[in-house]
Amino acid sequence: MSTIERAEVFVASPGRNFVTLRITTSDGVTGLGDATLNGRELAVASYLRDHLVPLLIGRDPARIEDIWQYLYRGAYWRRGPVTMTAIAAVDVALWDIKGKVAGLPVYQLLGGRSRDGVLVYSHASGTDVPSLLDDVARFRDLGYQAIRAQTGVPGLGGSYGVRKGVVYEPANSSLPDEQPWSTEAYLDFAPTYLAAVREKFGSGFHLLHDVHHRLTPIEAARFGKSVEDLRLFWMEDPTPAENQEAFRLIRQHTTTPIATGEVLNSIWDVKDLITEQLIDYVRTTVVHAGGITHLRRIFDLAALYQVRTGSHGATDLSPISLAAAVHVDLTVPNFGIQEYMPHVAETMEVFRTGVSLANGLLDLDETPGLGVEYDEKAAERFPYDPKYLPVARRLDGSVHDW
Ligand code: GCO
Ligand code: MG
Repeated sequence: MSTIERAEVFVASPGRNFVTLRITTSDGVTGLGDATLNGRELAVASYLRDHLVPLLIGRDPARIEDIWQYLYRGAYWRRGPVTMTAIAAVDVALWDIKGKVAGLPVYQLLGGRSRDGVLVYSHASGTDVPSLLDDVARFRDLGYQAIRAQTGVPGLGGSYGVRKGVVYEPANSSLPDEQPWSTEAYLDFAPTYLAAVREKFGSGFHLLHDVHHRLTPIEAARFGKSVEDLRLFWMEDPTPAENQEAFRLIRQHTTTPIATGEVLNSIWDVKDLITEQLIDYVRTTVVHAGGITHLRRIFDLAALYQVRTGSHGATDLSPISLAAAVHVDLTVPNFGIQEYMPHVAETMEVFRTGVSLANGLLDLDETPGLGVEYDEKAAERFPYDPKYLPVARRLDGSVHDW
């Protein structure tokens, strides 16, 4: 029987920080898992190195489900981003190994294709409305069928979701950057720039917007109502996801579809949102929600309630996570959309993948496993570079949700 012989954790910063797990079997087969938790990277690296790697050595890598249950139930302490990201890295690496051993891409092991390609949305942004409109035009020209639009709010300086140059990297300073926030200014302004996008480009593409957890339930209801005729694909994270009662109130007031879940980590965190049909899209991801094994369980539950998938896919999720996401997205019946932002060139010097984009759809080649390679030597050129995500403060100086 093949056994797990080695499990190594790499922390590197090719363009941004990534934590990568590589498992090697006694037959010399390797599997990769992403373990990146933006701004809290070393917590997961330690969880893996100090607590999970010793439990893996000598185990049968084919027993993915059993290893998942052992790591989850065996921790005694349940859920949470650090635990679920560490378990995800192990799980994804084991699916990679299983695919390589079988000589099949992982999506074949998950039941094969349900679709020809994976619809993605990309991020258009600008510091003001004219630059946002230019960016939307650029993505339309590139063939994207779905575009998220965000811009700076006048008088507020830096805002969530506005790219600096070509790089999207909110975790950009050695101590958290502090950004001003005014709900009143945002609520007055955001509907007007979303309307400007529809006015200029029409309705022949999907338009998305991320509120990034900043509103109260009644403010979110007002926002959703005010953009109803713009036919958004979704409004994302209108309120902080930990108060799930909030979504019931929003629902009673607006037909704008709701997406949430990028900060949630388990089926228990999304159970009520799904079974009570309080959301339309669930944004849990492979990397932060326990890997392929657990994410599929969430998506199957969602399918029963006509909730579709819309996995988080910002560039703080490594190319391993993107590839794993596409394997899942190709197969699940209730796929909705996948977030996608291209990684920078330095990142792609370290990770090589068979993921390709054409006409706003992602696809994979037939490489067995996940189809990702990690260049350890190249990674050595990019040492870990501690960075924090920003925090938001209201105009009176008090802390708000970033
Ligand atoms: C998104 C997310 C990101 C997060 C980031 C945090 O919708 O893509 O909200 O922008 O803020 O991934 O690390
Ligand atoms: Mg988001």
